[in-house]
Amino acid sequence: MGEWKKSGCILCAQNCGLELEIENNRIVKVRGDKDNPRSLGYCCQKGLKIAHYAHNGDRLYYPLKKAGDRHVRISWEQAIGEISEKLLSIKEDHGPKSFAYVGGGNVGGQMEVGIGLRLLGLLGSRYYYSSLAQEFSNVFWVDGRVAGKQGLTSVADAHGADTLVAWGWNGWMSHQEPRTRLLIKEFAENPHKKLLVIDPRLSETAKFADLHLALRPGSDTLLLKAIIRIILEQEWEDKKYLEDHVSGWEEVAQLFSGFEAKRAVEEVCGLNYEDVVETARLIAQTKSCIHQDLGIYMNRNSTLNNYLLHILRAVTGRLAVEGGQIFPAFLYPMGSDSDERHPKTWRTVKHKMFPVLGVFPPAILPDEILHDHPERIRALIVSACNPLRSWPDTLAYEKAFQALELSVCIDIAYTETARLSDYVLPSLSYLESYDTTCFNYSYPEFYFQMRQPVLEPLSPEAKEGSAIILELIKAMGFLPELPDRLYGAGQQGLTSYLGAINAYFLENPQHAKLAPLILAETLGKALGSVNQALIAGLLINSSKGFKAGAAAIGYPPDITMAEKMYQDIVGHPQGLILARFQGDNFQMLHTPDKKLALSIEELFEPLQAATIDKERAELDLPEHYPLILHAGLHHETVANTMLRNPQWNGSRRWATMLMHEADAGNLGLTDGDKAEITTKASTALIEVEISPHAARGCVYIRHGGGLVYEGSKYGVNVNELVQSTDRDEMCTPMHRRIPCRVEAVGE
Ligand SMILES: Nc1nc2c(c(=O)[nH]1)N[C@H]1C(S)=C(S)[C@@H](COP(=O)(O)OP(=O)(O)OC[C@H]3O[C@@H](n4cnc5c(=O)[nH]c(N)nc54)[C@H](O)[C@@H]3O)O[C@H]1N2
Ligand SMILES: Nc1nc2c(c(=O)[nH]1)N[C@H]1C(S)=C(S)[C@@H](COP(=O)(O)OP(=O)(O)OC[C@H]3O[C@@H](n4cnc5c(=O)[nH]c(N)nc54)[C@H](O)[C@@H]3O)O[C@H]1N2
Ligand code: SF4
Ligand SMILES: [Mo]
Repeated sequence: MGEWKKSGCILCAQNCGLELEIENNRIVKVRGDKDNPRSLGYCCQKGLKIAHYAHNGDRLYYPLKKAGDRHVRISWEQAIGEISEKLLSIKEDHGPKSFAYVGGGNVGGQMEVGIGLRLLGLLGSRYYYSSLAQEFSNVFWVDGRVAGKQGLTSVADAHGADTLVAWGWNGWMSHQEPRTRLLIKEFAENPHKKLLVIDPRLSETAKFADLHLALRPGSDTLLLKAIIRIILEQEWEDKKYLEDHVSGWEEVAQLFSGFEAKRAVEEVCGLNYEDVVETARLIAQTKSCIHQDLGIYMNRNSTLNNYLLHILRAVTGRLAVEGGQIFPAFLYPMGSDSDERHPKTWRTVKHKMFPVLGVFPPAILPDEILHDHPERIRALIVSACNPLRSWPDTLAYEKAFQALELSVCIDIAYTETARLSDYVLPSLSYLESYDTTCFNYSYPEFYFQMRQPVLEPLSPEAKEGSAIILELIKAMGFLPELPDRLYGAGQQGLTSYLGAINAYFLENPQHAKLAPLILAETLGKALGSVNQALIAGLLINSSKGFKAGAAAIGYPPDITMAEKMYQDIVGHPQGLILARFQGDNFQMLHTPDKKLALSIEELFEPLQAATIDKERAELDLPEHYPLILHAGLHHETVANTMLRNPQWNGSRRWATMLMHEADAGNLGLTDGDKAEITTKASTALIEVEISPHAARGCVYIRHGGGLVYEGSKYGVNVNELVQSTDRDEMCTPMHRRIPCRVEAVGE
């Protein structure tokens, strides 16, 4: 019998509470943790397979350095010494724009990025690239405008709704809501609740729907315009809400006048008009919640569609309200505010692209490396991210990595990215370290879990990612000599540490801007963990609103607050409620009048230009590429690139391409045949799976293929089929609409 320990799942952003039975430092059993206040014992079958994350043949044991076409073992001293020296010399020769940091988007933990961004700042660069800008840039940008500041990202609050609209979201497979399968079943079984699914295919979620609108792929803009127009025609809008909580409504309302909803719906979206009217009625007249996801985010017109979704919510009074779309409470925002209208905002050298939420987009990074401007990117640190499999245009990434003067990969595994990096540094895994994420997503209550190590480090050489980056910072001489009393104070608890560090900054005000690093170094040493120190730092520096929310549930509103909270966090490995924010959700907004700023003038023109005729013409596919490749289904047989041993799927097929029976028939293909798929980027050979979940005219390859495990390759890396130019105006890749053709291959 092993020992049961409380932890959390790191395989998707739900971070469900888990209990793990550990025997001889191995996970032998897993169950959902009923004590977790958010997941309440829920756990999916990926979570049950988490042992494959912890124990697999690709785990890293010590630092590696590239020597010719292979890697050799080196010491930490050599690794830190050489990398820090190279970073400094690249900066000296080519300036701060030559360095970029890649990380921060992992669904399992995010403390590394706190230090990673400090390193970036110390080198004078702002080039932070993250997976976040592969899905969320458009919605974050729209949220920023509507809420008055980027970083206020809104999410669906589906559990409190009576009508749930799954718009381009396949929750049955991907989760993305707490306890998703239970939620979907409840909507399916409860006669008072309605599940509407807006998805071109019969997704696994659509099977449970009260109403499934199987629209023509990519015609969402017209459908959204039609629904809003119907609501206005029927006078179903929430007039009081619009008056009390929305600014700019009059201008926005005019954009829909004269729009021929019925014609759009029938002629282009290919839907039954009565079904759309019923959808509009349910959204307007019940407690509705719309959860949009990658079918919208990684598709054409994403900015416009996210804007239309907010207009739809505002017109029906479902934005910033419980059970609708909320602006969640947070301890720290998902990113920093960046506004491209500000002249000081950094842009990239080649594409002149701006960041959203402080993040630059993965789709253009290879181009920013592969050009001859003296200020091109020459050095990359990649932490907890796998661009060579996760980011669009793998072939361009391969070239870009060759062209770099320095590439460093911090990971737990010898990944596809590690293979191409100059240095590979072993991190502790999320189950061997303290960490947390910012995916708490609720209001007014703020839930928090600090995962604690449940496994001994597999390798004595592995370190926290944050600690590795801190070592680099120290080796570059960015930290001053620090007094022993700061190191000692942390051992007496947080309150005593706070006293000591405040006194230190009174004496040394010139070091105040290094505060997070000094805390990471000194408190980190006292606690034996940089991540723990960073979490304590977040509590110490939390916003006024957060502190008021913590006081509201009984934490003392004085210098001891952070320590009390911290003790509770440590004492509740299952997670806990740490604050109850005060006031209604509109209080989270940063607009001066606390109203939703609905009028985004830059989008008026594109909104009006999206006419029935123009959209119809743009939906046509090029002659040579008559099918749509859905590049990256988030299916239950994949977990981003986190589970490396392909054995975790047993005998289930996961490396196939899903096709509709009729499309396959036309091409003379049957289930199990090999077919050739060709896009502008490349060609791949793949096994066909005839599936009832494929729409006509579309083929689907799962996200996460092209795994190189213990040296052998499994499945097609769908990012080899995506070209970096398959992107929109925010440089979000159009992974849900890659034009392609499929051909049978002879024996
Ligand atoms: N099992 C599993 N779960 C995961 C992950 C995983 O790898 N595996 N990854 C996690 C991550 S990081 C994320 S971001 C989420 C993603 O979660 P989802 O967004 O749910 O994932 P997708 O599989 O892209 O589902 C998008 C849906 O949009 C539909 N769609 C495609 N084109 C259109 C269109 O033109 N219009 C509309 N309305 N719909 C369209 C597709 O048919 C599909 O059903 O999943 C998370 N959960
Ligand atoms: N074509 C296409 N591409 C896609 C998508 C798609 O739908 N289509 N989906 C996109 C989406 S939504 C997302 S979110 C991204 C995700 O892509 P990534 O950001 O690359 O995230 P992951 O694949 O989850 O994992 C990244 C790395 O973290 C490492 N790791 C795990 N634990 C630790 C740890 O404790 N410490 C450190 N340092 N590293 C660790 C893993 O080994 C892995 O190499 O992929 C995107 N890529
Ligand atoms: S829903 Fe996500 S977090 Fe929960 S067990 Fe499944 S993969 Fe893990
Ligand atoms: Mo994602």
